[in-house]
Amino acid sequence: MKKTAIALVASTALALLAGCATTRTGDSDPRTYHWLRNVAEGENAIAGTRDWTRFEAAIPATAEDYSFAVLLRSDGNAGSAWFDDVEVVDASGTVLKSFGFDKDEEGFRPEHDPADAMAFDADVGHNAPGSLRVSGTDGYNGWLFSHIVTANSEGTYVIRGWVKLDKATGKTYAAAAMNGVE
Ligand SMILES: [Ca+2]
Repeated sequence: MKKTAIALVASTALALLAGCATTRTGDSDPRTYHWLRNVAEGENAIAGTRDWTRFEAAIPATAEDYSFAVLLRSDGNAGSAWFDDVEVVDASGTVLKSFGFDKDEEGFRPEHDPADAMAFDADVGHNAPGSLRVSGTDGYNGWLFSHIVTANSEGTYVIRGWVKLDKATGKTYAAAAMNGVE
């Protein structure tokens, strides 16, 4: 067990150096994810000051993809962005995940440091209070949710939701990090 743990720590450190994350698929599943590519990165990006605005990102999954991480990005933003009422929809139109952020982050976490650029905001929301805020990023960063399993089936998934901006610079958008499995 110890040897396995050390190997996992080493592979995670290498993955982080390469700018991606390697994580276990689950307690009963010994396989690990590895990052393949990002899709929809920077597409349909918005900026400025806007009341709640609909966003949607098409995520084409291929046969080599086992899963993807949802990315709610606000890159190089000296102002603020809030994400709320986010849904992940599969190729048949079925809603796989729905996030209202009523009480907490619902499994989303900061993509990477500085983590304090991301915060759960209990006071601001779209249909109801509670949303995910991003403020003061100087590169690419935002919120990440892993994993949506596609199980190597081809099809276009959709990440959609609502975003509010206050003096937002840079690019605010949704994207996905596609993963293979070992
Ligand atoms: Ca909410």
